[in-house]
Amino acid sequence: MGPMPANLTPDYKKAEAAYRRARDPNERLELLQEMHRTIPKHKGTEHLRADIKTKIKELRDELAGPTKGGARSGPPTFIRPEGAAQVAIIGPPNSGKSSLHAALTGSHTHVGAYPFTTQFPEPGMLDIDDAQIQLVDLPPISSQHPIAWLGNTLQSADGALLVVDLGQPGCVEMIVEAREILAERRVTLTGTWDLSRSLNDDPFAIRLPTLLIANKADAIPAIEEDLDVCRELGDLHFPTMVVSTETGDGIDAIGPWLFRNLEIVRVYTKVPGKEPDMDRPYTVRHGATVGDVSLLVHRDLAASFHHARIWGQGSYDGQQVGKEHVVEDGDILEIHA
Ligand SMILES: Nc1nc2c(ncn2[C@@H]2O[C@H](COP(=O)(O)OP(=O)(O)O)[C@@H](O)[C@H]2O)c(=O)[nH]1
Ligand SMILES: [Mg+2]
Repeated sequence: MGPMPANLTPDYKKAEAAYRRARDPNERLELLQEMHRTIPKHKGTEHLRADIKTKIKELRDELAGPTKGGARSGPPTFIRPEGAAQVAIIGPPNSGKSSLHAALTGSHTHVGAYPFTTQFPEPGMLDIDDAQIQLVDLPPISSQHPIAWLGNTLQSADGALLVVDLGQPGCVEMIVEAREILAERRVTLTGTWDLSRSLNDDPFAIRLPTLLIANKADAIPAIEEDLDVCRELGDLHFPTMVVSTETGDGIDAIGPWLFRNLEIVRVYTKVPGKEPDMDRPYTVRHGATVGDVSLLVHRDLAASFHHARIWGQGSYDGQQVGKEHVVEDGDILEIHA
C-alpha cells in the first residue's frame, strides 16, 4: 500500500476514522459503505477504493456466516469484543495455545496432542481483579492450514499472545512463517505496547502489540538459552514470558501484565445521593473520556449528557467535569443528564 491518497474529503476522513474505531462488525460494514460513498473517484484513490470494495465483500461474507457447499454452517469466525480489551492467542501448531486459553479463562477449548485441533475462534474471559480481558483462541497460523478469515478476525484485537514451543524442531522457522502469513493479511506484530496502531496510513493495516509466551518450560531444560537463540535467529523483539500450562508456572503473571500494558482504566459509577457501585467497574483504555464511559453506561445517556462529577486519585473530589475529561483508573463518576 502506497502513501495516503491526496484530496480525501472531510466526509471520507470522518467515515474512515470512525471505521478504525469501530469494533462491531455491522457498524464496520456500514462505515465501509460510507467510505465507499464518500471517497473521491479519481485515479489516485483507485487502490484504496478497490481495498474498500474487497473489505465490504469479506465482511458481508463473514456476517453471513461460513458456508459449506452452499449451506450455512459452522461457528462464527469473528468474535464480538467484550470486556476491557480483546487479545488474540496466536502461534504455530501444537505450541499450547488452547492449553493456555483454558488455563487463563477456564474454558474447555480443544486441546490435542496433534496439530490443527482448533478450527474456529473461541472466546473466553480472563479475570484481573474486577476487570476482564477477552482472550480469543485461534487455529494455528501455518501454510499447511490457510485460514481465509484470519485477517478479519484479528481486526478487533487489541493485542496478541504469540505462543511458541521452543522444544519443537523448526520452531524459529514456524514463527517466521506465521509472521509472513500475517504480513500477507497486513497484520504486523509489534513489541511496542502503545496505542499508536491507529496512526497507520493504511486503514486496513493492523499493528498488534505482542507478548511472546515461551510455553512448555517444564519440558525444555535450557529454555532461557533456547529463547535467546530464537530471538536472535527469528529477529524477534517482543516482551517475553516463560510459562508452563502443564505446571501452571508463570501463568499468573500474564493477566496483570496485560492489564498494565493495555493501560486498562476502571471507572466506577454512582447515582446522586447514593454510594458508588464498587463491584462492577466500566472498563476503558488509557485516554478515554467521561463521554466514552457514559456511552458504555447507556447510549441515551451519552446523548442527553449534561455534566458529571468525579472523585479520583488526584485532586478530584466531586469536581464538575465535561464529556472531554480524561478518566483515570479508580475514578468514580456521577453522570448528570
Ligand atoms: N509438557 C507440556 N506440554 C504442554 C504444555 N502446554 C500444552 N502442552 C501439550 O501440547 C499439545 C498441544 O497443546 P494445545 O493446547 O492443543 O496446542 P495448540 O495447538 O497450540 O492449541 C498437547 O498435547 C498439550 O497437552 C506445557 O506447558 N507443557
Ligand atoms: Mg488449539
